[in-house]
Amino acid sequence: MKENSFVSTDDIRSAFSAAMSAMYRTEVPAYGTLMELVATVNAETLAADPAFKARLEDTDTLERISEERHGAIRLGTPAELSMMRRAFAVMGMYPVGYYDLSTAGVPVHSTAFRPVGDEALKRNPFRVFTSLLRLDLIDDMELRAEAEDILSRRQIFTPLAVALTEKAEHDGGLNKVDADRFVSEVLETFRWHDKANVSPAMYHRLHDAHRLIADVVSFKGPHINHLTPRTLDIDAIQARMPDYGIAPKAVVEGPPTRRCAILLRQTSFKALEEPVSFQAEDGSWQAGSHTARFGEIEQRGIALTPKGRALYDELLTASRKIVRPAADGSNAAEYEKALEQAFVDFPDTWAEIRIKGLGYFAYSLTEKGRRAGVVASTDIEGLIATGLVQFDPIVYEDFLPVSAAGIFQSNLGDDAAQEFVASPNQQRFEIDLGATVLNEFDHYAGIEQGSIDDCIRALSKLEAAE
Ligand code: OOG
Ligand code: NI
Repeated sequence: MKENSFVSTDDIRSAFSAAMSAMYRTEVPAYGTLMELVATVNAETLAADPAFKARLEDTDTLERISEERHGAIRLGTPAELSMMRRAFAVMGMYPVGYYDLSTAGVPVHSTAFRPVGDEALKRNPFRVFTSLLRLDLIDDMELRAEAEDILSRRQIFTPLAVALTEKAEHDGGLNKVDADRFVSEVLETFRWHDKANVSPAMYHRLHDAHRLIADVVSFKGPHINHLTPRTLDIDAIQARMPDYGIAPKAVVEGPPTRRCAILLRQTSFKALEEPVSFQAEDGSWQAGSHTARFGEIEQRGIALTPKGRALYDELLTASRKIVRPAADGSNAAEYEKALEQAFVDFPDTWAEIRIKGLGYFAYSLTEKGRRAGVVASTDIEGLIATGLVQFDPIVYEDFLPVSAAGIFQSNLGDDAAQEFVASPNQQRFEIDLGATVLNEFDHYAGIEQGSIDDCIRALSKLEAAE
C-alpha cells in the first residue's frame, strides 16, 4: 500500500532539526562552543545526582538530552507565514499560542510551530518560534511602503520546497526520497546570506526605524537566528559561558531558581556582528556588517493553569517594578534578588501547586493502584489519598512573551528598546497564517483531563467494554 511507504512526520522533523543543527554549527562556531558547554554541564549534573538521572531515564531519552529544543525565525509577509505553516505541517509542527511583542517594544507578533501530543514531543520536541514583522507599527509611511515593496519581490522557498509541500498535502505524506529532498530544500529557507537584498543606504534607513526591520527586510530569506538546546542547569551555564569565550546576556529570563521548576527559564549569548555586503546603486558590493545571530539555552518546568500563570505574571511584574534588568548586566545581582523575593509567594512543592490549582498534572496509577482490583470511583482526590493514583507535573512546551522580548532585546542591541502602542491582533495574525492557533491552556487541560479519565477507566476496568 502506498501509505506504508510514507516517512512519519516525526522522522521528517527529526531529520530537519538535525540538518538545521549541523548547518548552524558550521555557520556560527560560537554556537558549537555553547553546545559543548551544554553537553558538559548536562553530563556533570547527571553524574552528581543519580536519583535525578534515574528519573530522567524513565521519562526522557538521555542520549538526546542535549539536542536542540527550538529555533526562531522572523518573516516579512502574510504569504511567507502561511507557506511556512504548510511546510511545518509536513514535519508534524502546528501553530500553538499567540504572542504579542508590541507591548515589549518589538514590532512583531508570533506563534510557535511545534509537535502536539506526548508521543510526538517525545520522538522529537523541535519547535520554531516564528514571528511576523508588523510594518503597521512603523510610523514612516514612505519607509513602510518601500519595505513592503522589497519584501514582495523575494521568494523565500525554493520551487521544489513548495512542490514537495503540495505533494505531501495532496498525497497525505512523502516517501523516503521525497522526504530527504524536502528536508534539504526547506533548509535553504533558513540559510544565512551574506549578500544583502538592499543598498547600504536602505539598510541604514531600515535599521534606524528598528533593527528588527532591517533584519527581516534586508535579506533573501529568514535566516535561523538562534537554536536552543536543553540544559539541566541553566545557572551553571550562565556562569560558565565567559570561561568558554562567549558573552552571556545580562540575566536569565523567566522565574528564579526554585525546587519545583515552573514554566521556562532561558538565556542566550549575545548576537554576533557578522560581515555582510550591500549592493550600492552602481551595482558594486560594499562591505558592512549585521548583528542578528546568537545561541540560546532553555530549561523547562511545569505548565501553569490560567490561575498559576496570572500569579506568575503578577510576581514577575512586581519584581520588575523593584529592579528592571539593565542590558549591560550592571544590576543583574539586584534583579535576581528582587525576583527571588517576589517568588516566595509562589508555592514550591508539587502538592501545594496542585491543590491550589496553579499547575497542570498528569495522573497515573501507582503500583498499588495497578493491583487494586475493580475500584468504581470517580473521585480522583480520594484515589490519590488512598495511594492508588499519583501525579507528575506536565512540562510547559510553549513560550513566554516577556522572556521572548528579553531575548529579542538583548540581541537587538542595548539601545534598541522602543515604545509601541500595545496592539495585540490575534485575528489579523490568524488570517495571515491561514489557520487558527491552538490555545495552549486548553491543550494542557485536555492532557490533564485525559490522564484522569484513563485512571478512572482503568480502575473500574471499563476499557475492555469500550
Ligand atoms: C525570537 C525570540 C524569542 C524565545 O526563546 O523566547 C525566542 C527571536 O529573536 O526571533 O526565541
Ligand atoms: Ni528562543
